[in-house]
Amino acid sequence: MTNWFMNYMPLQASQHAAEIDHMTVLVHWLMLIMFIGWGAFFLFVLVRFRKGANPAASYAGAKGKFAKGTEIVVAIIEIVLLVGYAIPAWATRVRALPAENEAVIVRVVGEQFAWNIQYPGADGKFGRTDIKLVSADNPLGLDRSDPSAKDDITTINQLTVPVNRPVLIHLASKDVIHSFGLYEMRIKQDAVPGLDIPLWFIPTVTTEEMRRKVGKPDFEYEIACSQLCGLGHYRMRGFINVKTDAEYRAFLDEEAKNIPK
Ligand SMILES: [Cu+2]
Repeated sequence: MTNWFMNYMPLQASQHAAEIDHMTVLVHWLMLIMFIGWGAFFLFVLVRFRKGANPAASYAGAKGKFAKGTEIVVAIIEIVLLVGYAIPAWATRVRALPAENEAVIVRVVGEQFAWNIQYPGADGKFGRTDIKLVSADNPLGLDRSDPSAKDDITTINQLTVPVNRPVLIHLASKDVIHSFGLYEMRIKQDAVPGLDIPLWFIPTVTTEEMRRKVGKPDFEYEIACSQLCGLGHYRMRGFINVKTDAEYRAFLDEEAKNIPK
């Protein structure tokens, strides 16, 4: 029964996706039951308290234990959902970040209207960036004279990650508030100017595998900006390419060759 709602969910492609969906499904069941319950009650009230049957208004109002009882039951269910599901799920996302040496670390910087991606390169260190160096060719303002910047790889709107490894993203923004939305990964996080916000997930299905699974050879995982951020918001669309470990290493090697000297 709970799976009926799943027909309307995006595909699942990260380790925590099922947990989030389980919670979402429970919330929707509660909403559905309440919608039917309140709706039926509303119709009952329309008939029961119609003017014809009640010529004089009652200033005391209706006093029923049933109404109070249902309010309490709904409140208890909501507290269980919040304390039992939502808060622990949120705590895992924001408190239980993977260790830096086990994770693939990437920087993502939103701007009107693109996602700039920075990989730390072989040394594992992000190079210095400076707002004064920002240009059309260098949207991140990466300072290539900094030793840690020499091997940094940058891409635009194309985030490549390996499957089955924790991906730790440092999210930032250059101008306004954007929102980094990876629907299949069940990730959504605001990108706020001046803040470096970490987020993480473990992708479990490569893009290729998902293409075979859904029978669509051109399927892509999308990065959607989920916060109205300006006139070009609709085209602030990127892609996340989940590869096998070997393909990911080959991607890094290939990109390393294209680093401007
Ligand atoms: Cu945006």
